[in-house]
Amino acid sequence: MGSQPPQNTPPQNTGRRVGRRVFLSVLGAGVVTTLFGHDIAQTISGLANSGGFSLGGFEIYTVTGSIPAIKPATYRLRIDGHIAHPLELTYGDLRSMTNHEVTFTFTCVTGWTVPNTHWRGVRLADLIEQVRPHADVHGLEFYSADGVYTDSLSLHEAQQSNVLLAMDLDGKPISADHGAPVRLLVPDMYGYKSVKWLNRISFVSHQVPGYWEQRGYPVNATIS
Ligand SMILES: Nc1nc2c(c(=O)[nH]1)N[C@H]1C(S)=C(S)[C@@H](COP(=O)(O)O)O[C@H]1N2
Ligand SMILES: [Mo]
Repeated sequence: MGSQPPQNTPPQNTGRRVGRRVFLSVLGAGVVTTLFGHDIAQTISGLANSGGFSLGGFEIYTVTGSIPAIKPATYRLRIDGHIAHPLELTYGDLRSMTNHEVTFTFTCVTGWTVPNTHWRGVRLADLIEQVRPHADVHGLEFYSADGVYTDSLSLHEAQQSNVLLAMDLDGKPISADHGAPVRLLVPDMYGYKSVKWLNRISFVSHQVPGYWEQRGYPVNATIS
C-alpha cells in the first residue's frame, strides 16, 4: 500500500494472537513496557507474530488479548447518533431481516489472505434506510463489545451492497474467535475495518479514525 505506518506501529502489530494472549498480557502490562516504551512494544508484536494461532487460514486477532463470549440470547446491537429512528436490535431481529451472501478474499494489511470466504448477514445499507440518518451525517462509527476496538466508514462506503453485519461464515454461525455473534464485514477493504463483536453503530457528522488508524493505518482502507 502507498503510505507506510509510523515507526512505532509496524505492519505486523495487528493485535495479539490468541495463542499468545496470556504471555502477552503478562509482558504487556508490566514494568518492561514502562521502561522501554515502543522498542519493547515492537519486540512484543514480533513475538506475537513469530508463532501462534491460525484458524482455517485466518489469523485470529484481538487487541485486548481476550475473546469476548457473547450469547446470541443476550446480544444487543445499539444504533444511535444523528438519526431519526434509534434502534436496539436483538440477534433474532437481525436473523429475521433479509439476509444476503457475500463471497470474497479476506485480506489483512499484514499480508495474509483467505480466498473464497462465504459470509451471510444483514446489509448495512438496509439498516441505514430504516434509521433515517439526518442530513449532516457523513460517517458511521463501529464499536466492539471488547470495549476497545473501533473503526469507521464514510456514509457512502457504508451504503455499498456488499457491506454486511455478518452472522454466518461458510454456512455456520461465526465462532467467538471470528467475532460472534455479529461482526462488520467490509469486503473491499483491509480486514481491520471488519470490527468483531460489533455492539454499537453510531451515526456522526465527521468520520472518526478507528483503533488502528489512530496508530498509523489509513482511514480509507480500500484494497487496490
Ligand atoms: N474487535 C476487534 N476486531 C478486529 C480486530 C481486533 O483486534 N479486535 N482485528 C482486525 C484485523 S486487523 C483483522 S485482519 C481482522 C481479523 O479477523 P479474524 O480475527 O476473524 O481473523 O479482524 C479485525 N477486527
Ligand atoms: Mo489485519
